[in-house]
Amino acid sequence: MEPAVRRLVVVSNRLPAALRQEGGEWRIKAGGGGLVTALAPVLRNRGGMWIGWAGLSDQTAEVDDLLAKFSAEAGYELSTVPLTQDEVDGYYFGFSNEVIWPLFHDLQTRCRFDARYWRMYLDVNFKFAEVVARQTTQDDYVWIQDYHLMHQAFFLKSMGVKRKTGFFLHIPFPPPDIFMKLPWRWKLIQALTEFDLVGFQTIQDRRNFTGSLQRLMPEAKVRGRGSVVTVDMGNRTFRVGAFPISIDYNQFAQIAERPEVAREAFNIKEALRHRKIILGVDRLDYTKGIPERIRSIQTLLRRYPDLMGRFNFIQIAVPSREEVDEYKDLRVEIEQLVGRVNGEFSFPGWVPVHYHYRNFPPDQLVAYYSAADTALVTPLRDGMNLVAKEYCACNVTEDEVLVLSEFAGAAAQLQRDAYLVNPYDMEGVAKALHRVLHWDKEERRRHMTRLRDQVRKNNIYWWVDSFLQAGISKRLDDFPAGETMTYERG
Ligand code: GDG
Repeated sequence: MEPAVRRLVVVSNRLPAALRQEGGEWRIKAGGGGLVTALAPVLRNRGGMWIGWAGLSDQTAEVDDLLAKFSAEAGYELSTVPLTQDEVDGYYFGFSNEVIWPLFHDLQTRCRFDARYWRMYLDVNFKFAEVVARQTTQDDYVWIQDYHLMHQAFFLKSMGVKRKTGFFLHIPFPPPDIFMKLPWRWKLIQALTEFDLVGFQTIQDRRNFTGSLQRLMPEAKVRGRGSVVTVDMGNRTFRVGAFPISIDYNQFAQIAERPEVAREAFNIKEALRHRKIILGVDRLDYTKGIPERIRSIQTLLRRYPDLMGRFNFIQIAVPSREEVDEYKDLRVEIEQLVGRVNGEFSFPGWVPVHYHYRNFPPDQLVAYYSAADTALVTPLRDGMNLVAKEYCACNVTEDEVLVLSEFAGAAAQLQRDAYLVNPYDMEGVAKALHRVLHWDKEERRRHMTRLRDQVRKNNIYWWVDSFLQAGISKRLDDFPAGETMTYERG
């Protein structure tokens, strides 16, 4: 029998709260992005704890008070890991975002393998592990999130601190030939073996991981079949599984059904004179394939001039990592491409590409999902891609089409009813769009109904349950509901 687990403790780079200064005063709001979208509903009112960095290099008493208030309202405790600017530069911008992010998305030529980044990554992981050790007990289940914190179990063990640990990687794990390019490959993979459970988005990611592991640590033996397997390291074992993350399906579907959101969706259609709408929604990131997508729209209009004036492509690009040069360059590239395509094809009363570079409030985003006839989700590589699933959930009329990159983790689950494309093949994407724009209502409904069933069934609660089942033989309901804890400053 598993010993009782008292609390769920989530550890991630950022706390699930975003702080910003307005007219000299600090303000706080729930953070955006895939991870927070996924976990906030899970911890809410379950008396758990979230450990992470608050996003500032110097934290004042005013900020502490805001975090305390946020924590009381959110229904779970927050514990911050303070980081200096140097630490943020080396560990976050450096190792996490200039080494692991491109490498794990198969873009090794974008990596900057700087040994100083690696050392800072280890130092900051140690700092996180010290906070985890201090804030948790042996009765807690410590669930570490993502590629910023791959050394948590390693450091906890090296301090002699015993914890039940699970790790989930939100981004892909690359094939062995690519992983081998990492100068610190052995230490990194060895650190991952120290967790009790390591979770990936897809079975392919899990295979990539065990493939690299067996090359680097030949003593590792993989046992079992199915989505969770056991790895025997000689003196100990750990488990490795595929747990495709998802969304709070009902929440999205309910927002989409609200009259004011339906009205907003209607207004969007009306403003575009009820032309077909093709929609892209992404953080502005080079893995999301935005320039390739705009070129596919260009190819579509060149190859099928009959479509001129018949549709609009709307791209919502959410600002991300704006301090980094590569992201600044990407923004310029996208803006030039939008200008070029619109310059080539617009005529009075019609501009093909509508480009928004900003964050939309959730209701408005849902209105765009509902208004769009087709979502064009074409990352070059993506761990999962929640936008694809949110689009299906918001599609209450079941009359729309999902065009999806075969390189998004979501394709493993949605391949039967999404129209799969290779984002590098712009002719192919153009052909796919041309085809689905001509699908009849019956065909659209048949596919969308099944897509929605799949996302409804395998939702975020199913994801958490399957991870906790594999990690500690528990379900969400096993954690006490309704208990809130007080926040202690310091
Ligand atoms: C990482 C992995 C994996 C987008 N625009 C707006 C907005 N969003 C929200 C979406 C969605 C989230 O951001 C994006 O999630 P994704 O999954 O698409 O992508 P990443 O941010 O790269 O997330 C990814 C994920 O982690 C979870 O494991 O799926 O593969 O890369 O939820 O709704 N939200 C609001 N306004 C916007 O304009 N409010």
